[in-house]
Amino acid sequence: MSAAKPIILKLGGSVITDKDGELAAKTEDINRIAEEIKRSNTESLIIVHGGGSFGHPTAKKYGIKEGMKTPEQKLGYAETHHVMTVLNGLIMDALVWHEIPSLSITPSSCVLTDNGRISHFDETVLQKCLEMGFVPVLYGDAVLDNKLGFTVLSGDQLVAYLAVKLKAEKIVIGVDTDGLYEADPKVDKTAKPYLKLNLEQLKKVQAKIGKAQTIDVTGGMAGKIAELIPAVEAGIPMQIINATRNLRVQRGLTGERIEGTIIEKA
Ligand code: IP8
Repeated sequence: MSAAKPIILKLGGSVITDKDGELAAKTEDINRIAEEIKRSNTESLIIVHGGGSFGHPTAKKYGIKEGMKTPEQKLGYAETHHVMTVLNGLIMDALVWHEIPSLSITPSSCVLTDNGRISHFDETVLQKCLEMGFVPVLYGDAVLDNKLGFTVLSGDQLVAYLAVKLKAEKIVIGVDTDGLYEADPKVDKTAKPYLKLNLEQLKKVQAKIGKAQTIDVTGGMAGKIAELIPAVEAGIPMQIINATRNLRVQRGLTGERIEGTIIEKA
């Protein structure tokens, strides 16, 4: 039984899928990351993954984030959730075959939101999983909403919510860049990553960053920072790392020094 505080690992959609494709999983990267997670030997771990080219294009096509306006959208809601279960299945495949005792916890079956914000999440089963040494795996999902009918819950909102609720030891955010940059490194090749930010600096960076150019219904990097700020405010340290590079996830989990942006409250 594990009494250790959990580490929460977020695997961004751009790490595990090709965001320019459609339903395009990066299976080699998923397998490499599963191997690194196994090697990190993390005592207590929760994994949350994003939607990438599975959840986002489908959610956008049916306007799921904005809520239910016509009953015909219900099929789009079902499809958005379904493609997320397909992506989740691929992640679970890799984790289980790498002998990680991981269990999928489906957000659409245990979370309700109120205007897009989590209003109900019974963590009893998740806590029990952690106590027994399982690795719970959650993901951004289409969820039912008290005001909107349904909406899209980002993996980042889940990460911050769980980190605060479970008093996480730290959060490791895997993205496809070497951390949080002063400008979009895919557009401005001279842009540099921030090495370390405190809460105040992070809020300034948030104000500067525009929306990502991808069809990310949950707001790209600016949306990500907005969601993660409550966890930083609660004093939970985090590191944004490049999970597309070898060994970064492993070293991020074990706490070795690696490139990336460290974010701490003070
Ligand atoms: O990629 C969004 O999760 P995210 C999930 O963590 C869907 O923002 C269904 C688009």
